[in-house]
Amino acid sequence: MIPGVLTVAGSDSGGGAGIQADLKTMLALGVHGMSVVTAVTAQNSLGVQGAWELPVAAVRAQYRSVVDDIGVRAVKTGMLASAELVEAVAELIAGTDAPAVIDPVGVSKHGDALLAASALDSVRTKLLPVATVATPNLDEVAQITGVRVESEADMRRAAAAVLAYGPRWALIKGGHLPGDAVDLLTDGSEEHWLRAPRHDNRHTHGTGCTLASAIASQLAKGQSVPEAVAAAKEYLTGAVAAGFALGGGIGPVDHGWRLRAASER
Ligand code: PXL
Repeated sequence: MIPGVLTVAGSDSGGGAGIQADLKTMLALGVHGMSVVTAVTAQNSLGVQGAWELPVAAVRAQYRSVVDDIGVRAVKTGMLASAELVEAVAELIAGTDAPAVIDPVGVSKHGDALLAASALDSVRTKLLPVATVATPNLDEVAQITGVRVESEADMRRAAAAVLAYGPRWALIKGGHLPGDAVDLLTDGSEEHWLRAPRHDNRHTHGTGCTLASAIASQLAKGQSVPEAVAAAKEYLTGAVAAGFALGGGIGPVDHGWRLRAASER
């Protein structure tokens, strides 16, 4: 049976991030992708030109439709926009018997806000506690915990501060530090450092969504959290290496890199 994975996230009309990145990642990793749309963005390679949230009732209804009939083997969350949506989604996940990968999305690559400042407390106290894995980048770590990471050594402190809110695992993504792309995965007792060479490629729109969806896909296939994160990082590293120009700004990672014949690449 093909395992089902659900993304609860915003739509990126440009197809590089959000729901679109999530579903492409799930296809590439061999699971059945399903979606609960929380918000619609008008977006391209240059930035976000507009964003509209869906009503809480519409988000709840989509979630129930999927989970009550089809069932899910893992859930991933991305852009949740408002405190009301964060709290509703946290409650839905708490009642679902499947691992949850929480990408606490704050701003887009271009710096556009994808989460209201007033929703931060709900992220800390409602959403992070239901996470199997939380995957903040360094800006999100600073926003959520106040810890500013300036070196790899600071990442331990960041992970402890995130774990204090209750997720089972924290994956601190150090990609914004200079040098190799280094991430720290820990549950407070085990520590896994994941290191990938930095690719000289500015077409990296959608990396966070892609990584979180890849982790959820691997969990749905039965891997442990450390196995799922390692496999997801390998998939993302290939997708970043194959990232391509699209429009006049930051292009997307290539979700299909592994599906292409070697001769096409
Ligand atoms: O990468 C965070 C993200 C999440 N969700 C949507 C986005 C983005 C970044 O652009 O557009 C809809």
